Amino acid sequence: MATLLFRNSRAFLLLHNHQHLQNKLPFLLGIRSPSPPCSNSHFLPSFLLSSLRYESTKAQPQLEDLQHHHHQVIDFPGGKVGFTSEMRFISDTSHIRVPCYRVLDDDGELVKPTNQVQVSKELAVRMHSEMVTLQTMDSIFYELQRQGRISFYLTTSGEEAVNIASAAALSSHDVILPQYREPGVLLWRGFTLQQFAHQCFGNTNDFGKGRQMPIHYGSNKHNYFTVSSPIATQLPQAVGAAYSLKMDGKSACAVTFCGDGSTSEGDFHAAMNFAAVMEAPVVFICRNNGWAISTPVEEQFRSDGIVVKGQAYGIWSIRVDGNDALAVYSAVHTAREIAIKEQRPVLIEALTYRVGHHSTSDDSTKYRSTGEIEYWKMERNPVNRFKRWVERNGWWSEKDELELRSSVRKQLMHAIQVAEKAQKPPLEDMFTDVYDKLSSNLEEQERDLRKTIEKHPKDYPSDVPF
Ligand SMILES: Cc1ncc(C[n+]2csc(CCOP(=O)(O)OP(=O)(O)O)c2C)c(N)n1
Repeated sequence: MATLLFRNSRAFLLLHNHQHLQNKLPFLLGIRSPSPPCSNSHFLPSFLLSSLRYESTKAQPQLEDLQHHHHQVIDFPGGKVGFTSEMRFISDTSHIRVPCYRVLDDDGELVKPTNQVQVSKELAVRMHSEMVTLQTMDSIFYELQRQGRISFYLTTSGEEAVNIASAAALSSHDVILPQYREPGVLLWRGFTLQQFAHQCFGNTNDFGKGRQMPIHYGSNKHNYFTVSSPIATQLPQAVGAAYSLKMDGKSACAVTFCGDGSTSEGDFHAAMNFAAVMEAPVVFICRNNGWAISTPVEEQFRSDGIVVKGQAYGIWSIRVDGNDALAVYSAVHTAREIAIKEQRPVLIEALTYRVGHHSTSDDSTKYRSTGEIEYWKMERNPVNRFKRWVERNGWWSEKDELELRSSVRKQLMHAIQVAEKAQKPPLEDMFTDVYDKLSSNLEEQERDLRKTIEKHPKDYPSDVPF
């Protein structure tokens, strides 16, 4: 299985050995000669607890370098800690960045040797087909917004592999708590193109009854929590959901997605710590796509990306090539097994790129070069890369591709026609569904709204029943 990062950034443990190696943890941490516990716990110098970003010429690149020379330990709550007579600071980050696990190279050739989870012909063809469907849906819905037929849209362009390969590696019993750039997971689970269209048009068939902006999908049937815009809120919620699966003894985990920008939210850190301490079966999948709207990752954090943050919280972590569908599949499949069998969280950092604008409210050429976008769109395209591998296996042809694209296009056009014609939910639906009986302040708001509409009828959309 894939190599996971465990506590110490140079201590890479092979998964099949992890139990065995876990027993060796004291050794890996450099604790060699147990001595009587030291009761004088306040001896710990405060610098050991202080900021890791402090610049010092005495800083060591790696924690393990600090652990060579001690022969005594303090039996401190949480585990034994070795003494050292050398005053050295732990440096902010290693010079060597955590490597990125991949299975396919840029040309879609298998990298040998790999320790991947095998993918059958049937699964591979389905994965490719769903990535193409997602791409097609994105380009058509994006145009719909440009034509003014829907109010907003946000594409997953460039991140199709993270969407589809992660979904393929999970069971339908696993509970998904998405950010917003993961509709592919819902697509994989059987949410129809018609249902996507209904939500974007906010009509009576939309499960949210038109009360959310487009792309805020959700489906109870598909174990997919409704997208909620405030970023990172889904992360602590996922830990709670995972903990509830644990208490119920379910053979399932919670899987939650976030972007690199979300990791700067307090919720990310609360979720990581909560998950580690409660040993919750949750898989965090962070799509590090280089940008959080106009904020590049260089301005987002100074750590070696996100993967090292898992280690800091005591969570098994892996960095994976998010544009390599086979690598994502293997890592998520394995992470899911760990989460459920070991009852512990896992963090996956998927390196990818947001090829589209952040949303239809953004123009990304204002803050990044078109050359950068083109490079990721063409040279590092995850769909093309996977397609080359499937074609090389003799499982897919250009003819299959053309037929699929044309059929998906037709299905989408039909779905859009139906969704556009469907009735909009009545005004009163804005106020129902939260309380059993409408509260007095909501009644007042509804009255005010109706009066305002009567005063300004031209500003009220004619297709929404009054
Ligand atoms: C709590 C909160 N703060 C700010 C925003 C505005 N906002 C919407 S998306 C976004 C960027 C998120 O970037 P990232 O997590 O990297 O995800 P990506 O869009 O790149 O997939 C921001 C700041 C928000 N929705 N919620």
